[in-house]
Amino acid sequence: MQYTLGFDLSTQQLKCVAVDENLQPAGEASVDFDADLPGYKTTKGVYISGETVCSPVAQWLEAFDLVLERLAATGLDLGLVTAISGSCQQHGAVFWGEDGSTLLASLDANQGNLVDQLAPTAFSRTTAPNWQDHSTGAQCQAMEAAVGGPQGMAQVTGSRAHLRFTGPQILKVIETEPAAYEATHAITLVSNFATSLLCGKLVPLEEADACGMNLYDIERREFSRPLLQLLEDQRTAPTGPSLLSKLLGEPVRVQGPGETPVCAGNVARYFTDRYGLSPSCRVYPFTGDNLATLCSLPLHGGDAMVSMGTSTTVLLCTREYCPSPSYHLFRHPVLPDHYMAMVCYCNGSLAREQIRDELNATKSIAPGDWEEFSAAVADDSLDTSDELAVYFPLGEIVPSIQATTARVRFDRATGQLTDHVASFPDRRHDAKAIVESQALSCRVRIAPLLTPQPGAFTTTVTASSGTTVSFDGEVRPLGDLLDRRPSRCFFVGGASRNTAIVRRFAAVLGPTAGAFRSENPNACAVGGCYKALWSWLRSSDPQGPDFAQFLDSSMPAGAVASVAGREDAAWDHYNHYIVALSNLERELCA
Ligand code: XUL
Repeated sequence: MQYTLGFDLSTQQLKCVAVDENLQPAGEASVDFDADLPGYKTTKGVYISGETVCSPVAQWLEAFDLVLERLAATGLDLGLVTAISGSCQQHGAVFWGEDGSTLLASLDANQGNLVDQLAPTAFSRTTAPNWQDHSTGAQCQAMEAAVGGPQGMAQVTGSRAHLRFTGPQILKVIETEPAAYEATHAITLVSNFATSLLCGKLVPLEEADACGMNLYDIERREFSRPLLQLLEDQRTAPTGPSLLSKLLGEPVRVQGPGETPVCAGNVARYFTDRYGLSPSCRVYPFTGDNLATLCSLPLHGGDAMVSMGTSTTVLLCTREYCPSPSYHLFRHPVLPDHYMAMVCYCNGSLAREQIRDELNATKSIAPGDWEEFSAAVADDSLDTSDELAVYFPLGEIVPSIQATTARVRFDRATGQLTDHVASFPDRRHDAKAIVESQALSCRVRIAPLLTPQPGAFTTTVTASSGTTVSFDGEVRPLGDLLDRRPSRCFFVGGASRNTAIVRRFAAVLGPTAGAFRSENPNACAVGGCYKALWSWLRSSDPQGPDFAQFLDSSMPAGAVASVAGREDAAWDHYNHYIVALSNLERELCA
């Protein structure tokens, strides 16, 4: 047997899972930061001080030793591990001091653990900004202003400027901690921090995760010179290396067809001496957690993953670089010439649960019971064909809007709103309407990212050629939303266990090759494992299958379950809602 390891360094814990060569789980260990490392006094893994949210770097060092100790204690023979990769929270940054690289290279299993050898002097800052930080409003504004506003920033870097993104975070350090910044010799994301630790040397950024910085020019595949310069210009007394040098040069690119996946290095001596890992064990670049999640399932271009948690996140694998200020684009971590789009919503399960309990209350059913809600969602004879409603108990990201609820009726022929109503005939309508409108919102936002297939789909919508729709300020011909559909949709996360919700979502999204469900609580870590295993296999067979083909043929049976097939009539039924949704959002955002 041989194994690969996938780490997941997230906000609250460090996990490590092992899979065997058949992709079957072979072992698992984790470290919960608050519970297992109470000395750092973090809350859910972070320190919060007003708008600033950060994590102690030393805690991560301790966690790496502890998780490997725990994994070895399960009896897994770490000497049989051939390859390692992993997943990390996105956007965070570790600031290394002058000695960082030497200390990494001289790690010695006989000289104490990682925290003893690195924490005292390897870093120029003891904490790393966390993705929940929202203290960089001024920096975001300055950076967007330099590249043509939100649209310009999204065009270059794949996202408008975001408070949590690493560029604004670095700019804040330049402005508010100049001494620490000048003492910094390297800046790593959390992903190449982890890769560097395991390799015992500083390694460059991984390209897909580098797209979460607001610094990387995605189309040119190099750091944006104007953005680097903007940050450089804010240094008041530059003494240390340039920003590009601190970032360890340009990121490591995803290899092209026929090229060997880039290996970051072999695992450092410290880990072979201490945990019995083999000196020939290879470390492949860690990536960001959302990107790793994409790697946990066989997504090809045109396939989508809908994560149904407290919030809803849609990840789409696409060949189209079609940036917008309202979502994120990253380069794909393993498929050349592909991107990952990420659309994030605040309102997901919580909003559905509110409607469920309101419905249950009208029928004297206990709160928390899904039966009545699910029956309404699944009920094709429940006529909601001219009803549309949005339910945002929390302010929403897309559309960008304060908390609100709105119910309307519309003319199916034109999409014009005919009536604003306080309630529908009964609460069952709300159950169906919330799932329909959540799915419609996803549908209209991923459509521009899908490859058009003119004439491929039949629709009963008879729009005049001038009909346009507008979402998030972007106006498009309605026709652009009627000639593209996702290929497969994978549903993951808590609510994906509810078949009625998944089927209704799929009916609206209209995947041409069906809808699937997958339950994997370790998706990020497993995505890291699969990336490592595929990279390792591919390095001895450069002409072998690409990553998605590899997973198609290697995923263990039962890892994904089919929940719905292609449903053309249902998809077309929801074509009639698109103009109405555009009208409703326009009104609400006005
Ligand atoms: C993505 C983001 C979060 C973190 C969580 O942009 O900020 O999903 O990656 O770890």
